[in-house]
Amino acid sequence: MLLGAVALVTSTAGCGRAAPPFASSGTSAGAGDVAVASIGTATIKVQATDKLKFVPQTLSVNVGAIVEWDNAGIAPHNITFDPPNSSLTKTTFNAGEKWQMKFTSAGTYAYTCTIHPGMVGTITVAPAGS
Ligand SMILES: [Cu+2]
Repeated sequence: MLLGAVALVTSTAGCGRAAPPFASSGTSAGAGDVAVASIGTATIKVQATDKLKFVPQTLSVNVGAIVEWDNAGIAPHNITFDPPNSSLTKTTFNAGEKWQMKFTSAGTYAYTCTIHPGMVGTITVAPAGS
């Protein structure tokens, strides 16, 4: 079983100074699974659209990548990660909002928007340098 270790931070759209980073609650899988870090330029972006899709739906990155979700539409979404990564979930993802995660552990991270059944995505994180 792969346990994800990622860093979380929220930011508001277009704002250079992010809100204070936080570790999500419920990180019961073990100390250090979720590390707080300041997050920089996104390696890749995923749009949450009003067509109720994450675009791209699947993507592959290397360890260390920063993935940014942008809510490009007007509908609210969420980014709910499957176990064992549930603690990474972004519960409310409103229009115009951005959400970043830095993936520091290889693995497969599947997520869904529980508001819109079928709105799913998967991020495959490969070891650094692969
Ligand atoms: Cu949605």
